[in-house]
Amino acid sequence: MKVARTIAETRSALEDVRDGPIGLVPTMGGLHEGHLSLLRAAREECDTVVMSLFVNPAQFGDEHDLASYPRDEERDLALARDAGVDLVFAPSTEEMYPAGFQTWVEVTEVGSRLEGAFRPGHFRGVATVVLKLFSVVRPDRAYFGQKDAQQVAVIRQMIRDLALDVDLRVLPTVRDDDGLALSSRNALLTTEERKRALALPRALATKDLTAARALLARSNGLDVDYVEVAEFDPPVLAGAVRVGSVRLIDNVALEGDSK
Ligand code: PAJ
Repeated sequence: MKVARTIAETRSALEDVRDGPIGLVPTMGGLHEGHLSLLRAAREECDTVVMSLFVNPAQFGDEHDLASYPRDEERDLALARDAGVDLVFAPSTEEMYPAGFQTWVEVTEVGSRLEGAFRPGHFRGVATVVLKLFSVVRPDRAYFGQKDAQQVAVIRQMIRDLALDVDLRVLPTVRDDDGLALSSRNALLTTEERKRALALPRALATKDLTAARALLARSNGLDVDYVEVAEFDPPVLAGAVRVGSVRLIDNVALEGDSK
């Protein structure tokens, strides 16, 4: 497995493998089974698997959230190697946002509701970095998790609007045995906070907006940002809560397949 720190290195490493499909799995590290499921799907479907590892400052509104985001590159690289990744693109912030950077991608409608309303600028940061990753890697397929359903909707819209030549692959949410959706931020929860956080998946599992809101209103020790039905593809019941200093999002599909 090769680790490239620059755009130039990444492009030259991929030069000779363009005859077969290239899969890209964008990540911010803190790898868990959710990320690994994307890597496995990419490994199955593509000749070359590229994982990006970049904690993207542009998608964090809150300095504390950015500073406390779990970072353990050595561990992430070992897991990526075990998952059969061919190339990890792990750039510096300066490589992705060189001095004078001023070009942003804004998916105006899909990116402004729900998460976008609570985290202004978040999806602008996501769309911009993902477009740049697409430009650097030029993948045939890009892999994303349904866990971040609105992120998928934003990227799908961007691909459509900008006629990007990439096949979007979406994989189901991976959960722990207790039902909590895996998230890099779960590592920041105390045992007590984790118990309280379980109210979110339990509420969403009702697949009923009124019941979910009522359940969360009765739960102690967590603040609800929103619980809403979102008309994504597939439609989902989505929610965001804060437990201590950790913010968690989750969703369940309301129709179609059981992602
Ligand atoms: P990150 O949170 O590291 O997630 C990387 C990918 O893993 C995303 O597509 C996300 O939806 C997926 N993922 C996370 N938890 C999952 C779970 N429990 N089950 C299935 N998939 C899961 O999402 C980002 O990074 C960033 O916004 C990024 C796209 C890399 C742009 O910076």
